[in-house]
Amino acid sequence: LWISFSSHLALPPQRIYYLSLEFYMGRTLQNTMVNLGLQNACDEAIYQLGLDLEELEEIEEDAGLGNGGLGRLAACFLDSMATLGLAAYGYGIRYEFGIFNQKIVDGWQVEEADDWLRYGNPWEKARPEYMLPVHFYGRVDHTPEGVKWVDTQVVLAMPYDTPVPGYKNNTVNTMRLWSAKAPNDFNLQEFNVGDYIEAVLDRNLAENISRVLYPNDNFFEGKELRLKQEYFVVAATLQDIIRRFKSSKFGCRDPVRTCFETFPDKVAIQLNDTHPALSIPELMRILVDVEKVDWDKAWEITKRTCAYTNHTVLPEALERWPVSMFEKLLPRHLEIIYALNQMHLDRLPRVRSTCGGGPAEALGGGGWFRSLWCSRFKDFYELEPEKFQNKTNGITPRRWLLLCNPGLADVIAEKIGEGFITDLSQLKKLLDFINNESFIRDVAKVKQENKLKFAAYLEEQYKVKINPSSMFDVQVKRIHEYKRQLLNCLHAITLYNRIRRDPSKSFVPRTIMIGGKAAPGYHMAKMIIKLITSIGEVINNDPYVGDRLKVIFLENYRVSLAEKVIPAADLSQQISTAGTEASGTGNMKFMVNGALTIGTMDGANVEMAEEAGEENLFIFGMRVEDVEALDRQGYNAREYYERLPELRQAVDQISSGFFSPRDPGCFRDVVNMLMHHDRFKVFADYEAYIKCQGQVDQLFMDPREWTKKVIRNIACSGKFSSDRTITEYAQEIWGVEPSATKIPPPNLPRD
Ligand SMILES: *Cc1c(COP(=O)(O)O)cnc(C)c1O
Ligand SMILES: *[C@@H]1O[C@H](CO)[C@@H](O)[C@H](O)[C@H]1NC(C)=O
Ligand SMILES: *[C@@H]1O[C@H](CO)[C@@H](O)[C@H](O)[C@H]1NC(C)=O
Ligand SMILES: *[C@@H]1O[C@H](CO)[C@@H](O)[C@H](O)[C@H]1NC(C)=O
Ligand SMILES: *[C@@H]1O[C@H](CO)[C@@H](O)[C@H](O)[C@H]1NC(C)=O
Ligand SMILES: CC(=O)N[C@H]1CO[C@H](CO)[C@@H](O)[C@@H]1O
Ligand SMILES: CC(=O)N[C@H]1CO[C@H](CO)[C@@H](O)[C@@H]1O
Repeated sequence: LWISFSSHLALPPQRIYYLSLEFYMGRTLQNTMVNLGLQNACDEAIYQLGLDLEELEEIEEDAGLGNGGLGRLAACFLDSMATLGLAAYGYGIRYEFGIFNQKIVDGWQVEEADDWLRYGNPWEKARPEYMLPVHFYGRVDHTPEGVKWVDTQVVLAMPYDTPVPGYKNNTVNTMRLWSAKAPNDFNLQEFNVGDYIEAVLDRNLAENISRVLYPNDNFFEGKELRLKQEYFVVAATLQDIIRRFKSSKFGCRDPVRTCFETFPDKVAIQLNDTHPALSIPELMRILVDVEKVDWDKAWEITKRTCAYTNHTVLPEALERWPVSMFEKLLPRHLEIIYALNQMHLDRLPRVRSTCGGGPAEALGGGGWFRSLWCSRFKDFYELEPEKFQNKTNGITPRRWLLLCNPGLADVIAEKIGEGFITDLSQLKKLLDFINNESFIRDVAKVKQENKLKFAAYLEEQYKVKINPSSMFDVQVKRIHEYKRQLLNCLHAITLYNRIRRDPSKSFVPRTIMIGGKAAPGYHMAKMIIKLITSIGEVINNDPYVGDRLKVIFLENYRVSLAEKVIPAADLSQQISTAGTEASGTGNMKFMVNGALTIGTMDGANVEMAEEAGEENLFIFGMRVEDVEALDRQGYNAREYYERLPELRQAVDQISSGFFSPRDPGCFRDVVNMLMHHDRFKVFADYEAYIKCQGQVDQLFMDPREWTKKVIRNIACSGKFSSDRTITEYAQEIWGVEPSATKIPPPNLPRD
């Protein structure tokens, strides 16, 4: 959700609000030193004390308040907004438990609670003076004086502020996270007669709203607690914004009734995905019920204020709340949604005819309604095409180059200066050095150092030894069928079988590393992890193989592990079925850090290929049109299984228990899925993938040519800075200019 105070009345600082249920921040210490330009000084000082800064950094817990791409994007955006000097706020929930810690036990994923606040959090400051009430449940009273939402249960939202420093520019923005607190009288009235103890214990009921992050990536789970979380952050944040609006010079101290007409001139709300979509009925409720603006005017204001971003194409990510649950928790909001829906249907006769009659039906039969009615974007687009836009995502070059790969940043700066840190498009200048032997050597040397360092880390942490001159072939991201870790597994097995078939044949050594968390309730994803670890178990212990091939599962993939493994990667695997990955940002991190990409024409891979030239990536497999054609024709996995002997051998090994001798039927579900109901068509891309991997091997044997391609990729990665994304949003959506002129007084964090 984006909310920006912008407009023609552009005198006061224009404010941007980013509201998200996830902020995947990772660690803060090193980022703070980098952005304040203090790292060398701190390094030196700590060294003088006889300590090692890196060791200290390792002690900090990751702030894991996110699942994957979406939450990490929010964190990159905060960094870019501060660096561009925009007055921006991040608003979210201060989960007491972030994304679980993943342990691998006996090859299976086991989840451990992420008690990240156990030793306190030195980066946050509680702001009890800005605490706000949030209402739930109750009932709606239609009175002559207007609608009243009464008999509600109140939960308090306590803000905690964390500073977000820009890169060397004297700007510090704020991330404000809400924590749920029970009011002092919570449940006491009812229990006054005696059950005082019970009532105090029940405070948990209110306070568990901010207890834990839902660990699903791209998957909707219709739990009441999740709906409470979504409303909690929306309600607290809108109150905060309106409070600030009213007290600003352009707000309305007097005649409350009229002043909201200027609201959309100063406020633009962008709903990012459906999670904060409750902002629309909530804003309507505040305007109509609380501020007494009339309905039509309130709708005009709300419409001019709100916009929506759709970013996922997977139907299982679409939010669908049971009407009964919604009605119980937010009765007034349900009324408002029904009324809005009716207005919408009246305007769009076509939707009425495709979705059926009355509002309840149109909102989805069977007592469910969807965040997006009937998902008919086309209708909206035909009505108002100017309302539709698209923006390419990005990553912050501070964390994902300067901080995680200082060696590479140094050799780049030696050639082109330091301008690229805040203007990543300057990396283009590296194209002049693509044939410069000393630069090629330097880039290759940095990669080798990073690989040695990561190998040492793995050995120390996990007691695994890997061959540092092998190709580091990495796929790290959430485990998901659509991301197709299974295709990677089939390649690993194929390589293994080739070694076994002819052990004396020359072989380009590889270390295949796969990492990522599976949602605890996602059976297939957990089986995929077990399969990866089982394959590793067999391959890594086979004396025929030696150090030519290893399959390693990287436990507990998270931001701080990404910072270690990505700079050490030679090959980046981005192999989702074309048409399923909305963007991906992991792919961008690898590109900037000098890994070559093997990938499908999906998500931002398409733009990466556009920037660097398709011949400088390893692109393989079906395009979106091919997938659609195959859908029309009917995908038949067996056809590939029968036609491709190496594929058949690999599948047979999985199903016969070759990798799970103690439990031969272990992977029955996996094989059954692949053969009979694979929505993501793994086998259809197998042949092209294996062939393409052969080309990867070929190039890897020529280190000079490999490194030249690496340099070309780095040089062409400038577009993928989140500074560029934010600049486009600022100019094209919020109508604010990133500028260095409205820097606040130093040392005064903005409220
Ligand atoms: C960047 C990042 C992601 C997103 O990776 P994708 O490959 O785009 O899915 C997920 N988790 C972490 C920890 C990340 O840093
Ligand atoms: C909240 O906490 C209470 C008390 O610990 C527990 O009984 C209840 O189930 C929790 N509610 C939810 C929705 O998880
Ligand atoms: C986003 O758009 C796609 C296609 O345009 C649609 O299939 C999907 O359901 C939408 N998702 C959400 C959350 O709106
Ligand atoms: C995205 O927007 C650009 C212009 O802003 C346009 O050229 C392009 O076709 C759009 N892409 C899609 C998929 O809509
Ligand atoms: C490589 O670039 C450096 C400038 O950074 C230059 O001094 C050197 O001569 C170049 N080497 C070659 C072989 O072009
Ligand atoms: C406006 C905005 O923030 N859009 C982002 C919402 O989140 C998705 C998922 O990460 C991004 O792709 C959008 O760019
Ligand atoms: C005071 C200061 O250092 N301002 C800088 C903040 O960042 C912008 C954009 O990078 C620079 O232009 C300013 O000079």
